[in-house]
Amino acid sequence: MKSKQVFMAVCMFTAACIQLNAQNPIIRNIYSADPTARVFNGKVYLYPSHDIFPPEGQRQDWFCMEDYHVFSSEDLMDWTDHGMIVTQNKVPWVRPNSYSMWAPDCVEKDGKYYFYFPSAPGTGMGGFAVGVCVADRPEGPFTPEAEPIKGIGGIDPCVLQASDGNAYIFWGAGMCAKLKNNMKELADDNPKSVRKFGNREFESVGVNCLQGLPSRQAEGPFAFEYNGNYYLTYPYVRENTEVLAYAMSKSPMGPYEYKGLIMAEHANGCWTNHHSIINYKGQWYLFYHHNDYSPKDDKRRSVCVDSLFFNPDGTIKEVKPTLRGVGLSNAHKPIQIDRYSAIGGGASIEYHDTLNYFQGWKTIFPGAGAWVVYNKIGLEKASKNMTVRLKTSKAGTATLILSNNKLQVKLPSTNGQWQEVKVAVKSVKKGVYDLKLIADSQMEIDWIKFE
Ligand code: FUB
Repeated sequence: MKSKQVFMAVCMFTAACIQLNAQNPIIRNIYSADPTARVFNGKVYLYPSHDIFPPEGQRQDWFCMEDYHVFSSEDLMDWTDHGMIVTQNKVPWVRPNSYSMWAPDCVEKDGKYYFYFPSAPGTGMGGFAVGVCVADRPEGPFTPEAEPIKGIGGIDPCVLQASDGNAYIFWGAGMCAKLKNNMKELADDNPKSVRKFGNREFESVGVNCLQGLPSRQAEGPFAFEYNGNYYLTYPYVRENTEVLAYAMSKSPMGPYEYKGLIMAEHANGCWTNHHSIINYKGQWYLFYHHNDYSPKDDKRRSVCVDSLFFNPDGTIKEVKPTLRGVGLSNAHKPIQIDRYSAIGGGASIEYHDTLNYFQGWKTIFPGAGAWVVYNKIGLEKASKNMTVRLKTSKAGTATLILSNNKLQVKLPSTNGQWQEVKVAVKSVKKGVYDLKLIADSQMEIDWIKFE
């Protein structure tokens, strides 16, 4: 191979397999939204939509999505970006440059992976259709079907593989229809009805599972089965922005009974939320999105994850979004303490760079007594040294409490500049700890790690 081609191949491989170490948001290299997480072959695969900034000529204040990436993780902390799997101009039925590759899903059947996604069909058809791409592996390569699924007009597909042996596809505001065994077409025995739009009549396939339930502007249905119950979970506009809500039934196509909220509105007014729910290694998780890396524009979003719990009667406990997220943080890699579990004494967080939010956050300790708590750090080896990315004009100390173990750490002045300083600590044994850091003077910290 010519040297330029080798160079390009190496670059593409590197770009396609980016390792990300993350709390919330978990995807830190690109915008990501509408996360569908699935467990395949003992790993979590994440199929989000991919928000981008609209190119010239596209509506600037609207969603803009041209392709999909897939990510995977074994510990929910380190995410690998496997690169782009499907792109708008390589799907025969998608209108070129329509930038409408909205919320997807992916399921496995008989060793094949079926990736479902909505997009804008070719000129003249209008609205959204739902298509399928098929692969032999969860990370692709995926081959698109030539036509979208006949009978579905709408967004946000989700496929439920029910214990009755059937697969059901949900979309839009709670529509549901049975799929054929080939996973690419609607089954023939789906109920059909005729709907009217003005003078136009058209046939609608499936049932509206949210009929009569709180569901103003509902979208993003995600259905799953657990302990003999079917859960239809969905975002809808309770007041001004979306909440995540759910309903339960004994049958995949309902009738469903409304049960309540899974997550309340985002506090900062981010209009959408969109989610999925999985059980991984015995723990339930809620994947959702927020606009952490785009605080002034809620059409550029980022995927987050938090733990989810059930009540004994099968109802779901409301999830409060956290910055800490889930998973054990490897203490030998930078621990972003700005993704705290608790904060107090006047400590706060700020973006490093408001022109590039992907630079992340820093923790500001304005003076003595300011603190953060960061739960679940794991030391694989005993450690006597710590590196702190620090900015301060005055030498000082910080107190570290690792579960019950209290350490005083001397910190040098960095003359008001960011520096990685290596400091000695009283030996910390290997193990899992909750960490509390208390400052004794003014300082800013980006991250800390144990050597
Ligand atoms: O990401 C575009 C749209 O926003 C999704 O399809 C909806 O569910 C909402 O999240």
